[in-house]
Amino acid sequence: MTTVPSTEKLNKFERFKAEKDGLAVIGQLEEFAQIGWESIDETDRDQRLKWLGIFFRPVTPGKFMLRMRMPNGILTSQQMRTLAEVTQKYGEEGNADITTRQNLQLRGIRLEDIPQIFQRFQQVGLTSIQSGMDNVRNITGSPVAGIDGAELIDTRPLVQATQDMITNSGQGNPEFTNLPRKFNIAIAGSRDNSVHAEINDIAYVPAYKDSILGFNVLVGGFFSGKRCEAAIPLDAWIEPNDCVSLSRAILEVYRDHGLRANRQKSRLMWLIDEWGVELFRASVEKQLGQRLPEAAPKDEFDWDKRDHIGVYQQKQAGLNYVGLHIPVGRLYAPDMFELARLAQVYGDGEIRLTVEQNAILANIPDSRLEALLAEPLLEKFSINPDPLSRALVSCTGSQFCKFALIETKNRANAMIAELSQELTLEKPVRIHWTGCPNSCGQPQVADIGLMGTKTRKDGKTVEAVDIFMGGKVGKDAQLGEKVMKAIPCEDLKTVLRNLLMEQFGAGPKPGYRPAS
Ligand code: SRM
Ligand code: SF4
Repeated sequence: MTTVPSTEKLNKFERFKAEKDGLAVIGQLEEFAQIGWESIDETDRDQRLKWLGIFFRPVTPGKFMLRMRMPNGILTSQQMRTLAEVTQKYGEEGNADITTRQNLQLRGIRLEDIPQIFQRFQQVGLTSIQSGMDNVRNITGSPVAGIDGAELIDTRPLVQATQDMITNSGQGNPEFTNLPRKFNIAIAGSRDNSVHAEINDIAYVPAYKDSILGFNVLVGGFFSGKRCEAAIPLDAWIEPNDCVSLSRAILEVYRDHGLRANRQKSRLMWLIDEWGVELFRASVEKQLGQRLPEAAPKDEFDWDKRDHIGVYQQKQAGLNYVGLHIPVGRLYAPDMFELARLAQVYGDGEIRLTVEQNAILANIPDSRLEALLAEPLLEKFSINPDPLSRALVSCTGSQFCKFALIETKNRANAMIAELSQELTLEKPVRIHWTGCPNSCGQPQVADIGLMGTKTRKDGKTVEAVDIFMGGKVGKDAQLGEKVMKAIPCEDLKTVLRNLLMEQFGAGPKPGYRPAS
């Protein structure tokens, strides 16, 4: 079980975790619903509720955010309908965002409704447990697992089994609710690294050893305001069935030995730095009770990354998957009902989410494709968006997040719409917005990454961005670097236009005339 340092050394987060486990608030939900958000103990309200996926939002007090778990980014139409019904209740204040971890977050949620919402989640197999704070976040897997003709390993059962181990099948698992910090796991099953494996604390990457297909293991990838690192090889190879036990062993080593004194230096990589990767590996082997075979000489990432937008034949004859572009991942209740309906009417009800904040409808028979493509929702969520919007990603930003230094989602959409009118482009350019250095919008994996900051212009403080470039995804992924600092957002469109023309082959759109 968890061993934590003596109380004198504890920072305030370690102290409140040691006093009362985050999961303990499960038993208080009815009471919280009755007394209302203003009367709840502040640490329970602002911190511990996050262990259940319930986030107090200082920007919208009283209207909470609910972060789900979507193993491998997959949900059913019934689950989507349930989430739509929850969101619909809150009218204009309700919406949902597809996140950069293939997940959904609902907004506008009132605490008094939580007990009933959780009952409904249970009925349809949904959970939000352990999705925030010092827990393992949504586990990502190939978004086309099980339906991709070129897939190497079906990641779905592995992701589900790992989530079940960590959360006690959604009931909550105190074994893993007091980690030193958040923790990310990704399981890649295809050749295109569709989950950004390299930015996770543990990443499983397909690799053959002696003709057996398994995974090479990477550890320690993370982004934070203080430091960003790509994951490094553990020099270990495992068969797929060992994924769960290895994840458990790594988590136990991290839980029991991870650095807890300074929250800015608590992610897994800091422990690996302190110990060296050899000692870390040996400790994991000890915890596992067996030696780990050394890594296979090469991994199987050898494609450019796919975005899955458009229509694609599945490995099952006569079936297709259809990837829809959801601008910056933002959904409203009517969109969610429609997605659920389309998945049910045209497919087998399955909806999948991607780390680019888009959605895929799976298992559509050839005979129903034409009718699906004629549905009005596909005008809003296109299968063929213009190259600039196509690869746009954005974090939450100041609309709902108190850390944000700038507004992101709405500004990203507006700026790209204007640039799309002015420019032609052959290939998509991946532009990622993130509202602050926490990097939830992953600007370091983008062709052009925009990170919110503040600067002075004409004697006033204004919203601005630092610009990152050179992020490469898919085979030989690498993190982008900061190339420009503090560009005021009001000047950004011109800077982006020039970058797109000079470095990405954009040209002026014939006939475009700027408004005078
Ligand atoms: Fe994040 C904190 C949103 C993916 C790094 N992140 C937050 C909080 C919870 C802060 C807060 O309480 O307001 C944000 C909630 C805002 C809101 O109301 O939506 C937030 N993070 C998000 C999401 C929703 C961005 C999005 O629009 O998609 C993503 C939710 C993923 C999920 O479903 O669980 C999200 N966050 C990420 C990622 C990307 C990833 O996982 O691939 C990162 C960088 C990778 C990493 O963690 O190593 C990321 N978020 C952070 C950090 C910096 C962590 C650190 O070690 O310092 C924070 C701040 C913190 O934890 O102290 C943070
Ligand atoms: Fe909030 Fe910053 Fe994360 Fe954006 S990057 S969601 S602004 S914490």
